[in-house]
Amino acid sequence: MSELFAGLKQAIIDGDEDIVEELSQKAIEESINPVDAVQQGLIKGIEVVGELWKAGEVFLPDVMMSAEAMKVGLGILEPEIAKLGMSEGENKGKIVLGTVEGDIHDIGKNITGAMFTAAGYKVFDVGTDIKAAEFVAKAQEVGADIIGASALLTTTMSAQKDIIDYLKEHNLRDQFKVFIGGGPTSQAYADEIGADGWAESADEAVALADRMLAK
Ligand code: B12
Repeated sequence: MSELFAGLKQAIIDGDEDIVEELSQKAIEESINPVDAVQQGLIKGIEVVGELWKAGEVFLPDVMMSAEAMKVGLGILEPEIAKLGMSEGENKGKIVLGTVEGDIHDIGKNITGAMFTAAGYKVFDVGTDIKAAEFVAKAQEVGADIIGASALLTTTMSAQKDIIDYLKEHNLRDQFKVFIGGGPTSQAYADEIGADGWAESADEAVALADRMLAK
């Protein structure tokens, strides 16, 4: 099994969509837990790519190829993750999930969405580059419990605060829990901007929502 994870990781680093597709299918055929395939295979690979990019050892087109390969793998494994928790009629809560204004990174958001779906939440994915007003409008429309905002850039983190400010300005702050996440964010930043929750990974985000909504 670890060989398959190592293969997925390397195929992401190489940006090799064909191998990612083949190994993702193989994971399903061999009944390997799709969450493990994502966390121990795909994510490990894109993390290495991020480090190589930062060190100047790979360039933007390489990162884009790896991101495309990531999409291929997630396209196969995410529906399997969603199926994991599909107990009939379960609805633990509703979450509106998106990437903030100015930011198009969506891999982490999509994984977070898949994990929430698997855990029995109804996920409304509003996409990327989403303004505060759009997050809030969707949350009102569907009667969401949680607004989840992802930001991967230090320059777009402030847009997570914009959502909280927007809610306050419109006297809506107590209607929704606001969760934030993404590479440059932290618990300290979440506390600073008054977010209700922060999580380093998608499974921690689900555990946090479970604890908070159970109260
Ligand atoms: C892939 C990638 C891209 C792809 C994105 C493809 C896509 N469809 O998403 C492409 C090539 C397009 C890209 C573009 C850019 N990128 Co980029 N990118 C990355 C890279 C390598 C990986 C990101 C990723 O997918 N990680 C894997 C996922 C699974 O992790 P994650 O997103 O953190 O999500 C997990 C948790 O954070 C959490 N989570 C995520 N969201 C949420 C939300 C909630 C509510 C919760 C609770 C939890 C949660 O759960 C997830 C799963 O466990 C990172 C490097 C890195 N170290 O992150 C750089 C990085 C984020 N990019 C960076 C930069 C600079 C850019 C560009 C500005 C480059 C440029 N000059 O054009 C553009 C920005 C475009 C824009 N306006 O958004 C920098 C940001 C530096 C900074 N601190 O600001 C990084 C850190 C690279 C680096 N080391 O310099 N990028």
